[in-house]
Amino acid sequence: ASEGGIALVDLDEQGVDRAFRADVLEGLGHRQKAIPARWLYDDAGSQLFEDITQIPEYYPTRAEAEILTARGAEFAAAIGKGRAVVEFGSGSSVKTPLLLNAIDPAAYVPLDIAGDFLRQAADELSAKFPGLPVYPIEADFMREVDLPDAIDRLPKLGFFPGSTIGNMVPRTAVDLLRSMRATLRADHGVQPMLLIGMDLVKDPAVLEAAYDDAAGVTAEFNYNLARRINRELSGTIPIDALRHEARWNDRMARVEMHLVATRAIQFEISGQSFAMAEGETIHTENSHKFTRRSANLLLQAAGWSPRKRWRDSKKQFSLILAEA
Ligand code: AVJ
Repeated sequence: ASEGGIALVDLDEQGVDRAFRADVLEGLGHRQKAIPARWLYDDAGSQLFEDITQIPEYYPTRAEAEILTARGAEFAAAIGKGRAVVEFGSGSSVKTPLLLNAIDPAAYVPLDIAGDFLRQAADELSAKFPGLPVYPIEADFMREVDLPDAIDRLPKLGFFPGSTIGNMVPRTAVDLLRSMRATLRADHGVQPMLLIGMDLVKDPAVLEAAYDDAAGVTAEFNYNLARRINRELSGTIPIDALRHEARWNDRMARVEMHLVATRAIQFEISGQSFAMAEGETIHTENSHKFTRRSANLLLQAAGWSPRKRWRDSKKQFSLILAEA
């Protein structure tokens, strides 16, 4: 639930997150069982995602960091100094300093729905950049956010790295990009800019390996969702009867994560019964991949004009600079 732009967790009498239970029960009632990907990211899931960024097959984090490191001078020239950088989701302690080093901003505003994570990220940033004003804001950035008065007069740069936009279906992605434009709206005639990471369409074998690594870290990340359901929603899902699968869906241009039942199973969640036939799946995440054209079209659909694009040396990942 959300009130006044501040995210609150709505717990029932038993201390269960109502939104989590509602999403799981609803999602498992569909013909194609599906659970929204946001529930992958509890503390254990967030730690597992951090581990994923280190595995050899998962290239996006390294590719994006390479671009930010290698192209600093070009970013400075294209963006200019003295903007207020507004980061949507403040998770990335590695990438943000690379950008701030390059463009020497006048202020830094991390936005995140998770307060603990936000304050920690803000403190780390302040320690690395003494003298840079940092204004953390706890908010759901899927909606327009009120930025602090102190940065009213500064031109804005939105920063949305990691290809997180790829986790949304196009209509949700467009809604988000429009909200970002509203949040960053022009002050004193200087149009806001957006620097956004978008992963690129490539050989499906490379994509599937990135989401199904040999060490099994991504599989653990996926199983963690089922474990979380069992723990928090009195679930009896037999985890040993689930297999992790990463599939390239060519028609939708996305990698999908599924939990596949390896035999017919029955289980309960919060007192409700569910069954899965052998081979039936629960769809747990989408990671859309883009071409130059599809990326530009998505941005334009939300009122952003793409101005410049950078790729890493292997041309696997892109950072796009757009102007409102
Ligand atoms: C960084 C959240 C966009 O989709 O690549 C990684 C999440 N899921 N491996 C992505 C993820 C499985 C990641 N995001």
